[in-house]
Amino acid sequence: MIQEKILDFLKRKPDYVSGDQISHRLGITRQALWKHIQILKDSGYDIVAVPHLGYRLISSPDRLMPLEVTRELNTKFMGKKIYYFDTVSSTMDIALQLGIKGSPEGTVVLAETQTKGRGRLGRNWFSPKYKGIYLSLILRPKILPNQTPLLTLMSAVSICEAVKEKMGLTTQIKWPNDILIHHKKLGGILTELNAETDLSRFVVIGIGLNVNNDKKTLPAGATSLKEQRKEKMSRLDLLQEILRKIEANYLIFQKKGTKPIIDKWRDWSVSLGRRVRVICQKEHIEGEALDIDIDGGLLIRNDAGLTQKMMAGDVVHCR
Ligand code: BT5
Repeated sequence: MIQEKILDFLKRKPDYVSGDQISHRLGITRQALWKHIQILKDSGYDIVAVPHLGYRLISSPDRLMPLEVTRELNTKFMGKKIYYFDTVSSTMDIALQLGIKGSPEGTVVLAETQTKGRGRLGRNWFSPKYKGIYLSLILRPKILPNQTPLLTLMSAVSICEAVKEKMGLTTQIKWPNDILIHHKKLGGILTELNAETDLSRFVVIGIGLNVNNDKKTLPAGATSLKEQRKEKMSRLDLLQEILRKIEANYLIFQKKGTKPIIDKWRDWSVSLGRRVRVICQKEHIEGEALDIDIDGGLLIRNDAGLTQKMMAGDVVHCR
C-alpha cells in the first residue's frame, strides 16, 4: 500500500525527506504524493511540508491503524487481513460474520471502542475509546468442538508472554479467561465457536485489555497497564506482540498438541494449588484447584477427597 510506503520513508528519517526522492522511489507523481500525504494528515499524522526541504513526520496518532499494525509484524498468517473500526457494537459480531463469509485464518477485527463489548454469558465489556485493545481474531483449527477451551488457554498464555516481553510486567491467569495483575483484572478472553456445519466451522477469539485507562475510570476490581507502570504505554507495540505470540503458540499447538501449551499455562496460573469456588450456572464446587486437564478443564478436589472437573465457570479464590 502506497501510504504505508510513504510512512516507511518518513519514519526511517528523523529529518526532512524530499518529495522528489519519495515520488521517484515510489514511481508516483509529486501531485499524487501530495494527495496521499493529505490522507495521512486527515488520519491524524502530523506531517509538515517545507518548500525545498520536503516532508517530515512530527508525530503519529495513537491509533491501531492496520498500516501501523502490519508494519514489521513479521507473522506468517496472523493479522495479514485486518478490519479496523473507530466504533463498533462488538468486534465479535463482525468477526463472526466474516468467518461465515469464509475469511481466512488470522483475520483480525480491531476497534477503538465498542458500544456493546461483551464478556461471557452476555456480560458487559467496558471499552473506552483509545484506551484499550479490543480485538477479535478468526482461527480455523482442526480440533473437536469440545477442545475449543484450549484456545482460550493458548490465548491467555500468549497475552501474558506479550505483556512480559513488551511491558516487563508479570501477569497471571485466573482460569479460564481472566488476565490479572496483583489480583485485579487487566483483561479477558471470550472464545466463541461457530460449528453449524463442518464447512463453516471456525473459532473467534475476543481479547479485551486495559492499557491506558486511568485508575479512576476503571470498573471495580480492574486495573490497566498505565495504572501499574504509572506511564502511558504503546497499545500498538503490545498488540503486535500479542498477535506474534498467538501465532507462535497456535503453531506449537498444531504441531505438538496440547501439552506444551498446558505446561506454559501452569506457569502463569494464579488458580492452581489454591482453594477455589467455581460457580457455573446454578452449580458450584469448592475445593483445591489441582490441575488443568488435557482438554482445558479445571480439576478440583473437594473436601471429601473427590476430584471433579469443571469445563466452564467463574472462579473465586477463597484464601
Ligand atoms: C471476559 O468476560 O472477561 C471476556 C471479555 C472479552 C472482551 C473482548 S473485547 C474484544 C471482543 N469483543 C467483545 O465484544 N468482547 C471481546 P467475563 O469473564 O464474563 O468478564 C466480564 C466481567 O468483567 C464483567 O461482568 C465486569 O465485571 C468485568 N469487566 C467489564 N469490563 C471490564 C474491563 N474493561 N476491565 C476489567 N474488568 C471488566
